[in-house]
Amino acid sequence: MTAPVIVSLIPEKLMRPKMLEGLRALGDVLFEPDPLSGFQSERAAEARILVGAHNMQVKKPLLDRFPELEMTADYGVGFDGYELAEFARRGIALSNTPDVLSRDVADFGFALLLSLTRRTAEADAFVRAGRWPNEDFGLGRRIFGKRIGIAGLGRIGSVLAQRAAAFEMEVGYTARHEKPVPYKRFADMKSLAEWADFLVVVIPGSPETHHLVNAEVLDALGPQGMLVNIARGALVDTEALIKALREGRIAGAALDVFEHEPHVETELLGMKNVVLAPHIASGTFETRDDMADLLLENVRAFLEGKPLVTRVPGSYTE
Ligand code: 8YV
Repeated sequence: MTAPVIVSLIPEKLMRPKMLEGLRALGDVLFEPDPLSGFQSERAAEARILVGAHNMQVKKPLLDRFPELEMTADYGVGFDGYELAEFARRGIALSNTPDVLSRDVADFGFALLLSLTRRTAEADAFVRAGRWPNEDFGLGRRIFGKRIGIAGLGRIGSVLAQRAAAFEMEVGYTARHEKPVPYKRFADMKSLAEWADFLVVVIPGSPETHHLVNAEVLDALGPQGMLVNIARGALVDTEALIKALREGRIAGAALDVFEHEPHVETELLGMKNVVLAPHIASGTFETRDDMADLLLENVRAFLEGKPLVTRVPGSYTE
């Protein structure tokens, strides 16, 4: 049997070596980071398998470029960039990499929260600028004893809640269904924000969750409240957020994800009460390698005619 053509939308220089080796053992790997603008290899159109990630729009126009496609493996948990109805219609299987990244993403949520409350990025800049001998840095805020509102008590949200308990915080959450947990459930984002000192957003991106954090939610969070977003930029109405930060209607925000990433609104760059990161919550060597392993397991299962290990719900299944 001829080796299957595997097209990676992820550029070669960004791929973990173990993932590249693993894929090469399974097929002929071609790198086509921008297939809508034309193929670099003529064989790309023969692809049976596509490898993608969170920042790629794998929708009808892109799928049209790959008429032989049977499977797509996403290097991440969120699949908001994939048009599931098209996958189902064309009979293309889709896998993702849940669970293996939950702990690191939750930890990064706390890294951002602590960076915001204890002002670590500002403190670092203060010392490096030689200001310490002549100036007082000022104070931060504690997190223990405070209320953390976790919007979305799914896989990552549940780990966040465990971490929060270790920090001696009170936990509240929103979720579609009541969970068997000792935390307080809120009916919607606004009532969670009203209750919380810190609102951490960790729900999947989708048309339904677009701008769920709007001006009303930010006002409910209030002038002492802080927002952390480790999910998707589009969950937050960025214009409303910038206005609320500028007017002191919330105290601060820590963001790993942005509506138009990798572009970040210029006004955010100049604000002191924000902490910014370039979408790196799952970005540790260990987790990215675990994600690579899971992605490879899925591709292997597909080639062996077995059920995918972590199939995206709603995508095609035999
Ligand atoms: C990316 C993410 O997967 O898992 C997700 O949904 O957004 C990230 O963990 C990661 O940046 C690799 O593409």
